[in-house]
Amino acid sequence: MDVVYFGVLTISDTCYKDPSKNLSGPKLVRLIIESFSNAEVACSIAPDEHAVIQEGLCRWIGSDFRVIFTTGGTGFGPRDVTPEATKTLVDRDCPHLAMVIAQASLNKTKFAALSRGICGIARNTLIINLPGSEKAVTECFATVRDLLPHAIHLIT
Ligand code: MTE
Ligand code: CU1
Repeated sequence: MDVVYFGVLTISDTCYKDPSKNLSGPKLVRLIIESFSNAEVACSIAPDEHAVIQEGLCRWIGSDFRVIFTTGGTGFGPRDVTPEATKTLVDRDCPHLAMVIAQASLNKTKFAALSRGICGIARNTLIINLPGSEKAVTECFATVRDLLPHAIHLIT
């Protein structure tokens, strides 16, 4: 089986200053590895800065990375700019993927309405914005997990 490369980018000023606070990134890494035996996962932390987020994503786009999960920075705070930074790099929007995540999340909590995360394809890399909590990434990953193999097949 061919290796599939995943990127996990934690986007948070707090975690950037103190990586020990980064719970959702390592959680996503574990979920990916448990779910896909052929997965290789790289991870990184960016502060809530538009240009730094773009740089973090660009390192993986157009290389062997098929899927990038971001976690954090999707909310209504003044420094929450993950969706905007993602949008500038996306060639093709995947609104229904974001819709499925929102739908499943709303079944868990109405506070899911406060996430503005988007999904889209940049070259041959799928980018999926997830919220920043460990609980949210667990719920959202469970929702998209079964869709990923076919999505990756189509993108490749
Ligand atoms: N989605 C799921 N599935 N589960 C959650 O607990 N929390 C929400 C929302 N989406 C949540 C969720 C909350 S409380 C916020 S503020 C937004 O995600 C934005 O989170 P972020 O700013 O960390 O990205
Ligand atoms: Cu919140």
